[in-house]
Amino acid sequence: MESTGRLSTRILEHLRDPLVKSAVRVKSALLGEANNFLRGKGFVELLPTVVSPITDPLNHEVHNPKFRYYDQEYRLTQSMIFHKQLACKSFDRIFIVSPNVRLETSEKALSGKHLFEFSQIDLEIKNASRDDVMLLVEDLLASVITTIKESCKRELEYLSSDPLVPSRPFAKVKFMDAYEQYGKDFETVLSSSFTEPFWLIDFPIWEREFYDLLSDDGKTLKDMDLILPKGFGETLSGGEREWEHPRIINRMEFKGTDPEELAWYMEIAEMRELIPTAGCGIGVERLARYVCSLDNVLKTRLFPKVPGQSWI
Ligand code: ASN
Repeated sequence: MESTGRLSTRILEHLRDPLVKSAVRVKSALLGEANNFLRGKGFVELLPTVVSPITDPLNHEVHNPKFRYYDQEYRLTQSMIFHKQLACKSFDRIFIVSPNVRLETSEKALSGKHLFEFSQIDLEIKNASRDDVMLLVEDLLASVITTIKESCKRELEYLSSDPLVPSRPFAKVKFMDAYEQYGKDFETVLSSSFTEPFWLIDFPIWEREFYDLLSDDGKTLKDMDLILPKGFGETLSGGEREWEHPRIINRMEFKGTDPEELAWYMEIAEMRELIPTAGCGIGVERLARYVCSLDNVLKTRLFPKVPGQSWI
């Protein structure tokens, strides 16, 4: 993307770009197939929560705007983690194509992987295990890629992309094993050397937010990321969730999360009304970027929001 020139001209160029149009068509087919797949498995689709007094605290630094409406302070959704955990009180299996606004710092502009407004296929299942979620996602990915290869032949040809239907089960790599073997940039090293998607599992407790379930070893979490091969990197995070109030309080203390920031969620936890769930969020633009073999996620949206830039 040109960073010079009038914004209006750049917007028009982007809207007319045949590469962008092909990628957006592929992304549309991807969303359609994911939707069919999840409905076929009994999932109820919810509409997104865009603003709320509570949202995901995240495990990394972002700008953090709030606005006041009457006597309530609101935040933009950074992920629907708490709402989807609670939605499992109403339905056993839910999903949402959820817009997330994360005001990333400007050095992320050139990563090719970050937008400050993006979407997740966010799903959550009552009484499920991490394995249940991983199996479901493996089947979902295989089904989505199989369908797209057929229905988006022309677009994929234009994009010179021939995505592989992944072989199952996906490989599993433990976070600390990878860290010890390849150092702190292990994710980049492994993503570049793998030719198939793989799971990164068992993150150490300091690497994640308070809500992913702590294992019995007291050190690692029952969580996972899905890492795409050929250097495309992470496109999903998820896990089993903490749901018992005293454990949540302990984890918040460990992370330095202020319970006041999540007031009504904490009240519900204290009332013992949270239930065990597991789930994940699939980054739609990152998955579309991989399927389309693109250098940058911004080409998967008509109106991309690049960190630190004035752009649409
Ligand atoms: N959606 C993720 C999950 O389900 C949370 C996130 O995006 N940070 O765990």
